[in-house]
Amino acid sequence: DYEYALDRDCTTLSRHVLQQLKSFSPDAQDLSTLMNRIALAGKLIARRLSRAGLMEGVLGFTGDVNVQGESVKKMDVYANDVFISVFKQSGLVCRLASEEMEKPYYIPENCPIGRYTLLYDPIDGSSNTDINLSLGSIFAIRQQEGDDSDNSASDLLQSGRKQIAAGYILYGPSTMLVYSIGKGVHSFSLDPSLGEFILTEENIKMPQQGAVYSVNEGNFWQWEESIREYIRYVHRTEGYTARYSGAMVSDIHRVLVQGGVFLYPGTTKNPEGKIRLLYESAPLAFLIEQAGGRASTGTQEILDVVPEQLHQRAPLIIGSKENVALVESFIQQQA
Ligand code: AHM
Ligand code: MG
Repeated sequence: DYEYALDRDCTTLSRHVLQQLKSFSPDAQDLSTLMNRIALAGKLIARRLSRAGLMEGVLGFTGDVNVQGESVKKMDVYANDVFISVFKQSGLVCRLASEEMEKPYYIPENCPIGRYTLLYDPIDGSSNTDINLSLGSIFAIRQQEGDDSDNSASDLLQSGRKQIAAGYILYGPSTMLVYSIGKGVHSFSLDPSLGEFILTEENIKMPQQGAVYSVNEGNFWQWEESIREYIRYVHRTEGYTARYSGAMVSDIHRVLVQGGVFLYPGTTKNPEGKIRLLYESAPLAFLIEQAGGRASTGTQEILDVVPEQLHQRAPLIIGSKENVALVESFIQQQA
């Protein structure tokens, strides 16, 4: 009957955040506004992606190289600017830090009142951009601590436990937003006809074990022996299946729903791997822990790692509890 459908359609993202906090306190209002702004960024990015093949100037590289030494795509720049623009108007966020910017970006007009920092990866899985495959955006919100008058952003160099909220947007066949404010994990689907993210699943709990292992096996030759041993084990054991999309948000979304593990291990050349802590692994770790899973470097919980730099990387093993523990057992055996 339509009453049920109507009730469901009315559970928009901002409503949901307020319900979760069971209050209309200033903090709850702030978080609801922040999530609403993130949703707007997601809608703008999704809209552009959905027309990418039909418009000039959307796909391809800009010709620049970012702070990570990676070639920048036009969509990376667009998506980065979308977040800045959206938060310029929020009043709440004084500072943004992203994969695409060497230093945090300040919005001085917000700083007298804006108590939050947004950390984000505007486009996760950039290599999927030009081939019309799934992409993501990753975000985390932290309280801004200290006045940061020396612009060092040193208050960001704290563990992932300092995150107030985190989540991702998945640009797949439909656009989804998955978030947590420390009270479970909830997913929303964008209804393009309403222009709203509507609740699809509340309090997602992931399986404790799953068949999927998601890793770029092309890096086999560069891995530490312990990771190779784990992969050899997987190859000779029944019940595993490989999935790797090139966009960690979609791979981790699969793991969230079906169980399993996603890995981006360190290599002999880059012991810290590829994935950046503050705006990639820590937000995803926050979410996966809230769903009953785990995220580890192999020797430490991702959420306990205290970064020394804004763009610091860390090895990442994330997913179902049992799968993560198995990978760790290989790493710790070698150590
Ligand atoms: P990006 O944010 O620059 O796109 O990098 C992160 C992405 C992950 O989404 C993905 O899992 C990984 O990098 C793919 O890297 P590789 O091609 O080395 O496997
Ligand atoms: Mg990224």
